[in-house]
Formats: sequence, structure tokens, C-alpha cells
Amino acid sequence: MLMTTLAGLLASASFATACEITLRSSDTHPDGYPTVEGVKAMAEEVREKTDGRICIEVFPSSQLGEEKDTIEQTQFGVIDMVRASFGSFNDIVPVTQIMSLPYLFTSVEHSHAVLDGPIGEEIAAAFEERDLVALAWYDGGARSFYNSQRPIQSIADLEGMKFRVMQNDVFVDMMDALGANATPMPYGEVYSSIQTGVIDGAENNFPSYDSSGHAEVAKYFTLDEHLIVPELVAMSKTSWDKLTPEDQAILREAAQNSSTLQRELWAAQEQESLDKVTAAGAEVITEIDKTPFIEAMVPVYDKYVTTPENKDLVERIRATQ
Ligand code: GTR
Repeated sequence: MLMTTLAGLLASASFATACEITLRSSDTHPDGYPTVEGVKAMAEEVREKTDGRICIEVFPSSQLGEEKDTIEQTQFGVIDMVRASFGSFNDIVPVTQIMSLPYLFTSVEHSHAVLDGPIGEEIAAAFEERDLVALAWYDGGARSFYNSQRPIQSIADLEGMKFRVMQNDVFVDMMDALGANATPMPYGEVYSSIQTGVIDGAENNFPSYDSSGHAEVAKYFTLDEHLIVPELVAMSKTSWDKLTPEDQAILREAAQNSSTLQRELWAAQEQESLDKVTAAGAEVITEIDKTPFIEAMVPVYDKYVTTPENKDLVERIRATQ
């Protein structure tokens, strides 16, 4: 009798802690990368605050697919959450094109000031119109060029070279404006494409350059910092709408807290990755005059910043301190 009661108690206890809702979250990066660790911390906080009712399962290393595909799957509710770069949302959330313009943000701190203020709320509303709930802004640092051929000191050195860019038109136009050739392709194909000479190089931040292994096949890195593209954790509106307002509040708070953590982890990882790739033989060119690069972007702005709303947005971003 006692045994039965105990067994019953145990069964009901484990029932209480079993996941009632499991949310699948995708990331292109491997375990240990700041974005993956950010969402894992969010998952842990959500688990604690819901007594284990809501579980967020993080799938790293593109296990659920390449970034653009997982974004579409999130939009349609096949996947519940995705951590991705604004650059991958350009076809879906048009304002992300403006937010992905080269040299728009002058520093990562500037991007924080913009996203953590009223503009961030407007951007979140634009995501929601496309059935995506923006839960937290994450850092993706500054992106710069790297290649397997030669050290790049100036725009002239880029002439005729082939660089992988993310699959979006702004980045293709950015390369055209620099006199180089853009090859848009998913992140997962970049390593072998450099290795086999299909492309000469790519562009990214130090943590990606390091963790993807690109540094092994493209040792010349030029710190031109042409793009500061924000990243985010987005949730499917379909999955979101199934949650109670109380659970939504828990998720939002945990996501916010994870953003603070991710930004800290990010800063540390940037330095660690820089040290690591340099020790492994990467040649990092830091002395670079960015002015010609910034000036070369005028046609790109002329093409994309055309409506009064977009002009106003760019002006407000520039005016944000
Ligand atoms: C990384 C970013 C990813 C993805 C990748 C890429 O820096 O964190 O979300 O956008 O770059 O270049 O595809």
C-alpha cells in the first residue's frame, strides 16, 4: 500500500515537471557560441519560472536547416523560434534592409541605443506584421572582409574578387559598389566554397570567422567593419498565440535577460576569437582608412533609402546617440 502511494506520488511529481509545451529553437552556430548560449540561458529561466512546464530545445549548428529556411519555417509555425541575423529577413521584413545598410551603425553601442529605444519597438512591430514576434535583440558585432588570396588594404584591392554574401540584395549591391563580385549563398556552404576556390572569400565577424573554420581557408582579414547587422531571437506568432499572457510575459522577460547575457558573452568572444585566429596564422589588417568605403556606399543608400519613411528612419538612426 505504502509502495503504491509512493509510486503514485512519484508519478504525479514527474508529471508536474514534464514539459507541457516544447518549443524548438534554431541557430546556425555551434554549441558554446554566444547566441546559442543566450537562448539556452533563456530556456533555463523559462523552465524555472514555469516549473518545467515550458521547455525550449535549442538546435545548434543548422541542425534544423540553413538560416533563411528556418526563418520561413518559423514564420509558418513549423519551428517555434529562430536566432538569426537581420540580414536573413530582408525578403520577409522589408525594414530590415534599411537596418542592414553598410556603415549605418557607427558602433555596436550605437546599434544598442537604436534598438533599445523607440526605433526598436517599430522594428519589432514590423516583424509582428509578418507573423514573427521579436523577443530579444542580440549582438553580431561588425562584419569585415576576409579572403584566401591577398591582404586587402583598400577598395582597389577588392577589384574583381569573388566574395560570398548573405542571400540579400543589399549585400549584393554593396559588393557591386566596391567593384567586387558577390556570390550569395547559405552560411554552411562557405567553407568548402573558399577551399575549392569557387569564391575568394567572405565577410563576417571574428566569432563566426573562427567558429566556422573560415580562418583556416581564408587567412587575410581586413578590419573594414562595413556592416553592423543586428541579430534577434524571433518566435513564430502561431506558437506565441498559443501561450497564455502570463507565459508570454515569462518568455519576454527571459528573452530580455538573455540579451544582456548574450551581449556580454559576445564582447568576450570577439576578443577570444581574434586571439585564436591570430595565433593560428590569420593576418588581420587593422590599419584601414574606412572613409573611401563609406563614400562608396552612396549608390546603395540611393537605391534603398527612397521613401519618406525610410529617409526619416535613416535620419533618426543617425541622430540617435
Ligand atoms: C553570422 C550570423 C548568422 C549568419 C551568418 C552568415 O555572423 O550570426 O546569423 O547570418 O553570419 O553570414 O550567414
